[in-house]
Amino acid sequence: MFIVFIGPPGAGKGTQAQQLVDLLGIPHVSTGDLLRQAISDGTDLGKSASAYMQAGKLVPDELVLGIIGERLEDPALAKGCLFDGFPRNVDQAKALDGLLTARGTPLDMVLEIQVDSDELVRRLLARKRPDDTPETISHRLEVYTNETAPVLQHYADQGLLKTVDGQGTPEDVFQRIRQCVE
Ligand code: B4P
Repeated sequence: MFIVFIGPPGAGKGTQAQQLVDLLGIPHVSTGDLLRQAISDGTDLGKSASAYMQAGKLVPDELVLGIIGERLEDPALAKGCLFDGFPRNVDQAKALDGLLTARGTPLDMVLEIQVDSDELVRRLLARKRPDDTPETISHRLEVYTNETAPVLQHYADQGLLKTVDGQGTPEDVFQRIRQCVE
């Protein structure tokens, strides 16, 4: 099963992904985690991505699509995975459609996690990651509205989109997600 998680920064994609991959027994592919790993390893990819992330901007598509293309070659992903934080714009979504269709394994479901912006800001400021400053958060929310929200329509047009209320405890949210996938 191939699933995409979409939601604004702080919606709980990473938090919920941990539980969902355990339930479904599929690998977790988080572009945010892969980029942070590249930065901590000091690779060329990490050096290129770092400034974009610190500024709350999207990392350029060619870098992100390079990571995804490489991950999809892993035999562990033959039957499915959970994409967390990818795709983040319509060009990335179209590229993913192409990659998965070429393999004969199209997406099964896209789950949107919705949380209101006051709650998002509260959660991110409490987390204290380097890209969780008030200025960066505000820019990331703008980027979500302008670049990522249109991806929802792209998947709604394909009949793949399901929306989950991301407010409440992580356990409450997970029960809602569970109902969508079961
Ligand atoms: P990501 O790593 O994807 O992170 P995120 O959107 O900020 O957070 P997420 O929704 O996963 O929140 P989390 O569960 O951690 O992206 C970071 C950056 O990487 C982007 O800004 C961009 O620069 C770059 N990037 C990544 N993918 C890219 C792509 N495809 N293209 C281009 N650039 C890309 O939850 C946040 C906090 O809330 C945590 O502290 C958590 O404990 C808490 N929380 C979660 N659920 C809660 C709940 N129900 N109640 C209370 N608190 C909760």
